[in-house]
Amino acid sequence: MFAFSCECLLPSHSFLYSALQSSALPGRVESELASKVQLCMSTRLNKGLQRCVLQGDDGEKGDRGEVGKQGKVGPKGPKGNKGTVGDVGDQGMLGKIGPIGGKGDKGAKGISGVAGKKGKAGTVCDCGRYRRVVGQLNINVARLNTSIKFVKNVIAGIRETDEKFYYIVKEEKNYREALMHCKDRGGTLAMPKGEVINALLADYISSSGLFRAFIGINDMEKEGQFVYADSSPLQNYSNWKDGEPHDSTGHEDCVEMLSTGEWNDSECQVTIYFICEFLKKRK
Ligand SMILES: [Ca+2]
Ligand SMILES: [Ca+2]
Repeated sequence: MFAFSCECLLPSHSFLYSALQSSALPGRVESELASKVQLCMSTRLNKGLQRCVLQGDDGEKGDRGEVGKQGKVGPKGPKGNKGTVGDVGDQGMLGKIGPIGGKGDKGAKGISGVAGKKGKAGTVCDCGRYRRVVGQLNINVARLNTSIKFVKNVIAGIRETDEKFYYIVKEEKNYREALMHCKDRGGTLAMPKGEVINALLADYISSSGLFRAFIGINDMEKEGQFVYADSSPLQNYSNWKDGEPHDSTGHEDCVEMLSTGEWNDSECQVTIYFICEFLKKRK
């Protein structure tokens, strides 16, 4: 198949002719073409015909071409639309401790609580032991008070020589009690073994406003044989009152000194004041 076309200056005279035969144009087609070419050529003094083209058959479809080179990077695209809100993130880490705040206002008084249950009965105290201890302490304190009183009196009214202290105890006691009282304090009943000491004791008794006091002489062991409280016998000195000792009642085995300094045997059970003596410590 072939196509034959002529183009004229006047569009209305252009024509296209197609035929099945390519070898030779049939007579009718040839005449039609001739008339059209002639018509085109007659127009505008044979200057109307521009060109006539005989187009051949379409060729076969060619092979697929090779893959072309990668094109250039295209221009930056437009800004996309805003996305949707994301999910809530995990809880963050604990922050640093802040500064200590100011002191708050005092709160209102709370409501009173419910009363507690009744407590269990207490156990009985085994206090006997403690009572005994306290009792003993009381006794000791009493003894100390007595000693303090004694010392105070001694300091107030003591008599002394180079070797001894003498002290009139103004408590009425019998001879044995008086002797024990002096011994408990480290001494004994006063033992005048000479005129000087005897005079000192006599003055002590009289100046104290007393009439008599026990001294450390007795014949309790053997009637008529007087000894001192330290069991030593009377030696070269004695100061009996006239007529004494005469053991008038048969029980006068203890000796008292009168304010004159004279001695008299007296009953041991009478309770009168007495004189203690204490040996000074040797240096
Ligand atoms: Ca006697
Ligand atoms: Ca007598």
